[in-house]
Amino acid sequence: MVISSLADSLVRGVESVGDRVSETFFEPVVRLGVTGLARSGKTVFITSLVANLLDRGRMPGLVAQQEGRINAAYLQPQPDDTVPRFDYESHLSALTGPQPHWPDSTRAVSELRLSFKVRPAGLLAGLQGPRTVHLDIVDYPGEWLLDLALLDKSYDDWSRETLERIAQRPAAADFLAQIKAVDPADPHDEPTAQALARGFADYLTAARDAGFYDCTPGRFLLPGDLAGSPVLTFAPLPIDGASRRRSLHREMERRFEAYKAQVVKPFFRDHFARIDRQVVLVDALGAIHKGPQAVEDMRRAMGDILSAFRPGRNAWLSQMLLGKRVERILFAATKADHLHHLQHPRLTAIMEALTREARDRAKFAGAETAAMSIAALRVTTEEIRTHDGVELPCVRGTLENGKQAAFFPGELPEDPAHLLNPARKGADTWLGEEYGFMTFAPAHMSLRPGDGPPHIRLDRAAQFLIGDRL
Ligand SMILES: Nc1nc2c(ncn2[C@@H]2O[C@H](COP(=O)(O)OP(=O)(O)OP(=O)(O)O)[C@@H](O)[C@H]2O)c(=O)[nH]1
Ligand SMILES: [Mg+2]
Repeated sequence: MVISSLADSLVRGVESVGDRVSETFFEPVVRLGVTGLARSGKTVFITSLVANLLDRGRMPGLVAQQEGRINAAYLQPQPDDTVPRFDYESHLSALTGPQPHWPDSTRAVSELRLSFKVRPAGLLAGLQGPRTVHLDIVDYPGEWLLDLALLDKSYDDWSRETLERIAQRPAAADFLAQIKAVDPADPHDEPTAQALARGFADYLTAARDAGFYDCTPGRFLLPGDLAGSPVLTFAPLPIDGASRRRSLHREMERRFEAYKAQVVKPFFRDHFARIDRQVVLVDALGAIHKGPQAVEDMRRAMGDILSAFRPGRNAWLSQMLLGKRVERILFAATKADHLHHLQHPRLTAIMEALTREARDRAKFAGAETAAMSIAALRVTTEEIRTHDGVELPCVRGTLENGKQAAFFPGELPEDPAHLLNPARKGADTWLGEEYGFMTFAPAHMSLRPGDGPPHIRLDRAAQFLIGDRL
């Protein structure tokens, strides 16, 4: 009696130590970064991904699910106490509640931890019990990655390049007029600095709305709690010569450096450097609809975004990463439910071509990459309509005003070069084909128990991103 209870308590003692040890040492954590430019679909993607990982009825493409090895999935408190939690419940109830609507725009980094109990596959299956795998999902704006390029630049270089780039843009006319009236050598005064920063931020906002993606510094568009602080109160100036003490030029230079040291670097150190897997969401259909310039601009922004994943690109970053790198990167064209599935391969081909340069570089660096067309939340159904004797593959959905509409967005070319070449050559409009875009609202849905929200290829995306770790 005595012996057995002693043995029992010993075993229990060992077990509880074991639990604590395994919690810290043996439970693998995968950090999945979700990024993309503004309105690319990050919030909807994470919400639907989590909902579909909790209720996996629509996830046959996730191999561990297909093999019946996922015993449970559940949300847990996240490990980082100072990062806002991704507001999964509110976003899900926006999408699937009684009055379905798209979630609000989000402006900062946020995080959510989802944990799985999985049974091992293959030879180990009979020998080991279920293990716990944590998935930490980190949502952050793609614009913040574009800021990496600022680290290599001095204020003077940045000013010169920026002013050159925006010289011909109508959206920049007001700001360009504003800087004509100031002399950077004049003594610094705060109201002038603030007016210039406001003018520049207004330009960036207008440029983004006009479809330009090269809208850095990223935090000007997404200031969050930095709004109004000196690190965000600078603007490019027409510089001539070195800065003098107490001049506007010198103060702008100082703030630009502060932005790099106190905004850009902490983001890369605290968030970016810890990511294992990355999905980059791209609203390619939206850009195609806006026209060739938006497509070309997006291609460049993709290249810039991806150069952040290329080790060696930036000395400071490489030193901080110490050889650690993102293992897999998925480029996903979102909102593919705007397109009949007959056209999905063409969208994927465009996506592949759009990111080819950038992908080759990332591949060179050892990361595995893939391109896909997905819809995190499918809000349309497909139908073929006959128009002037031609059969058009359409999608049907609910508009914001509650009415139903069928929609044919135009036929994407089989060869992506037919879109990308005119874009690269600076064409103003597409020749021949028009590409429409319609915003559908989420439809009312009644989900069967065990099913997550409807999607297109979200299971394949999940398999690529985390399947090997389950
Ligand atoms: N039809 C369809 N529309 C989508 C889908 N995902 C996103 N959208 C549309 O794209 C908009 C932006 O989606 P969000 O998920 O909020 O995008 P985001 O990247 O988080 O945007 P910000 O937080 O503003 O940067 C939504 O309001 C929808 O109109 C999708 O899977 N299907
Ligand atoms: Mg968002």
